[in-house]
Amino acid sequence: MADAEIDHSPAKKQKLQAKCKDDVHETLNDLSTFKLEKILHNNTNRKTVCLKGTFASKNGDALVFLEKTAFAEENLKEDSGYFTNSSSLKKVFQNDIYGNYNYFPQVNLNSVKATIIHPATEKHFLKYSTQNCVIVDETPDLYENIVLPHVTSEQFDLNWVYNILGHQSESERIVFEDPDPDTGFILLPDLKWNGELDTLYLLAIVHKRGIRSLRDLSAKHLPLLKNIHKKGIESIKSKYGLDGSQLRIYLHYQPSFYHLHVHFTYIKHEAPGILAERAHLLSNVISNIELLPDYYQKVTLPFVVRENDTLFKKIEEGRK
Ligand code: G7M
Repeated sequence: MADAEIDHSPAKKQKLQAKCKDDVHETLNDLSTFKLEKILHNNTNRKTVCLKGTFASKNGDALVFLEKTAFAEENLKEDSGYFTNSSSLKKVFQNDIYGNYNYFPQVNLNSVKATIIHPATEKHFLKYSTQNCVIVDETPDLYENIVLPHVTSEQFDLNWVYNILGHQSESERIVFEDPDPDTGFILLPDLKWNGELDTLYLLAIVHKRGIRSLRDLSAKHLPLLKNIHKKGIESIKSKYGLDGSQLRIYLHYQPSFYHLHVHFTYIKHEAPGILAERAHLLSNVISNIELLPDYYQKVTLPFVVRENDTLFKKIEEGRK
């Protein structure tokens, strides 16, 4: 990325420092100061809960997302973790050869992944709440007249993306970087990944600004897309030993953040957002553009939207 695009100004620094004063992430060691206001969702399949609340003596609402993590195969091996006497087993009942227990593995195997957004906005709460969804077939007209003006005015802040691209946040987590301003990108673990190989989830974020989503992609982006595909696969192979054939590489439509990024997940892992109504495989995207350079400007793209989302309300209004 061109260095000129990164804001190193004293004003920006001051703004960041002022923000840090009320920043729970600077000081949080446990969740004892969290006061629950509302359970936004409780997904018993995925074993996740999403909570709205506040932190004592901090301004602003907080969103706390907790997720019980998957078993890591290396911890199931003999002598490691699960099968030692630092765990405990409590019998619930026994019937003939069938025993039912509650098992309490040692504490370091019991972690719950926590994602905390503070201060969180109504848009965050809406995004994480359980709601009815509908599929909308987005024609190029609908995109131009309703969706694009909506995402331009109401999109989530992209600060976290620019912090990554400017090496101000998560720089120690970068797995690979190609600094080319046109075809370059940063590959790093997704926020949702806890680092266990079985649930591998990385994100490639492009250096070039102004590419909002799949809808903007055309023939001129082929070198960028091919570069991400090739170098993303190579770096995952060299760091994690996983072959390209084991990776699901895709873009979301609609994305949550309108700065182009590509998801890399392990094929074994059923990550959220891999369903047909949201995920577009990168190799498919490349092939469609090779067939028709302005494919994504011409095609009808279905996407999922929540019934309560203002975007859906605008679409309904536009249909009247
Ligand atoms: O749906 P969409 O394609 O826009 O996906 C955005 C991805 O960015 C999701 O998979 C998020 O988990 C991920 N993500 C969001 N935030 C705020 C962060 C962040 O701060 N750091 C990292 N590494 N990933 C993030």
